[in-house]
Amino acid sequence: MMSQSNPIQLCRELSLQVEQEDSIKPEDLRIKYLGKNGLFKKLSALIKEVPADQKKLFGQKLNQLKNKIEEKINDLENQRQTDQAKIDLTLPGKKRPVGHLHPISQAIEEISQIFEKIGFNRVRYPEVDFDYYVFEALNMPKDHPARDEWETFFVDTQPSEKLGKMVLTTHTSNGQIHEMERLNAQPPIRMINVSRTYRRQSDATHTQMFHQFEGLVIDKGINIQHLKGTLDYFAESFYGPGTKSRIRPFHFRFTEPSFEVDFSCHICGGTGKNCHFCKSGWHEVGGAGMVHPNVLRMGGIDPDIYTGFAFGWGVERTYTLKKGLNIDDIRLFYSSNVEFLEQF
Ligand code: FA5
Repeated sequence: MMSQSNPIQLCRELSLQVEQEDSIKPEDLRIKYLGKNGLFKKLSALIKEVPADQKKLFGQKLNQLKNKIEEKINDLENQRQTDQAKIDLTLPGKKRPVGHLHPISQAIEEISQIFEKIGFNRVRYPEVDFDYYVFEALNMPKDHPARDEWETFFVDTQPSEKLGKMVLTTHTSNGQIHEMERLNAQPPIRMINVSRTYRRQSDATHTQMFHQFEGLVIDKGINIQHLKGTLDYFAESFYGPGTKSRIRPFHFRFTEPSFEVDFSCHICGGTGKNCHFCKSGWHEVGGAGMVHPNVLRMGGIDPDIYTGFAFGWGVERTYTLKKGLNIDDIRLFYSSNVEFLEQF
């Protein structure tokens, strides 16, 4: 059974083993030792092997062992009763610490819902994509100097003959052509594309990896009024009633006309008076414009029949302008500083 020891020695070994049985239920201890196939029964059966002059001693040892097992069962039962008496069921439960979504994930959720409410369809296109979708189809032919603005990371792979090199997407505008292709160039299109984007930049307002959300609407008769109405709707929904949007002339290769988009500062109500947050009454969040006819053509859509608007803003930038956040360095979002992240 347990070892090569003789039966009397086995009694001693088993007795020591019983003493150490502290993490077993009393009923299981009884079965293990005193049950039909228990260790005590097996040990008793060894009486045949004990020499005649030691049988009496073996009998005494067996009795002592049996008493020890009974005692241990009693001890375990008593211990269980004391432990149960210690549990105060009237005490309130202990709350375990629970994590939460990263603030940027929360912002993405909120932004997506605002646009989904007015019929935009949330999509997500590749964040590692071909040159064709990121630049070429967006009216930036090969070697065009406008590409320099995007501070691109290139992926070291064999270029595709048709679609060119692979890049880490510098903006979510790559989603524009993907969406036109997905819908077989059949408007109406109402897309909101949220994704990670990458640029070779790092300072208090720029990170190498950041997020953008891209809106694209294409249909018959879409004009700047629709764009402006959408911007105003977003401004009020995200920043609160009374927030206004403003568009200023700008230049992007893939929109004509192009604009930079500002939202009025909700700290000073857009006046800029003595406001350290905005200084001018406005905050810039990103770009927008009417989709360039060349881009519609690249997506297979006839610009004589359809028109569209598009916009693309940084999630981090848009989020940090929320009232009361006062975050002056967006790199904090990706610093893994739990004390910072716990505040959201
Ligand atoms: C664009 O990326 C255009 N694709 C936007 C657009 C879309 C225009 C559709 C017209 C039509 P821009 O480079 O300005 O534009 O970037 C837009 C916003 O992304 C910026 O205003 C800023 O909020 C954010 N952004 C850009 N680079 C970074 C960065 N390195 N870190 C954090 N946010 C950034």
